[in-house]
Amino acid sequence: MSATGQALIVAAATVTGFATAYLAAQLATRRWGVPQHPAATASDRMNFSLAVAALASTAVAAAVFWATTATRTGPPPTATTTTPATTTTTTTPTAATTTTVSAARGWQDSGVLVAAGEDVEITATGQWHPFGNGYAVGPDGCTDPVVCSQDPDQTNNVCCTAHAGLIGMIGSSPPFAVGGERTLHNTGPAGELRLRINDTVLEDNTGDMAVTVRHPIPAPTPP
Ligand SMILES: [Ca+2]
Repeated sequence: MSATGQALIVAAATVTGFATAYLAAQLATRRWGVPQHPAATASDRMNFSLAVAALASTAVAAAVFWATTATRTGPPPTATTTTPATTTTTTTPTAATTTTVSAARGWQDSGVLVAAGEDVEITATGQWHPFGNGYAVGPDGCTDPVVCSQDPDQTNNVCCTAHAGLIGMIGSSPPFAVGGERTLHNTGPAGELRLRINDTVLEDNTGDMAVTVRHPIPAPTPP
């Protein structure tokens, strides 16, 4: 109970107690002649009644104040102990998958299923031969225009990067350039990562590329 509420209750009890006691005292003086002194006058009886009423209202006010204070204060609250929630951090380790991609074949499964929204890192090392004279190129493909001009199928590309470069695709999403190193975010649906040489004339190709795929890529640690 608020202090204002308590004060109102005490005041109401005081007024009620005073009025009740005054009326009771007046009734007593008229019925039984209290005070009983022979010389008592009507004024004496009123003063007697006021005194009785004052004493009664004081007693009532004190009792109500005590009762409401006890209610307001009450027993001390029981201390509660909050146990902090246990936080379990699950760290998914980055898995590394190695595979070999042949220059003489089309799309080849890497064995890696890339989830939607997942980042994947692809690195490739090695050399392969995109045409018959034995000229070797790395995963970035044929970048020497003089040498590449000797390749009869140098314009027969699948997509997006130098001839004979390493390319990839996830599921049925559009293919993309990989080269020697590529980290990408899969904006499409989940699917298997497949790899191949960027060359549509495969029968004159030899060699293969060693490819390592890592995923998922751990989020950077905040500073
Ligand atoms: Ca070729």
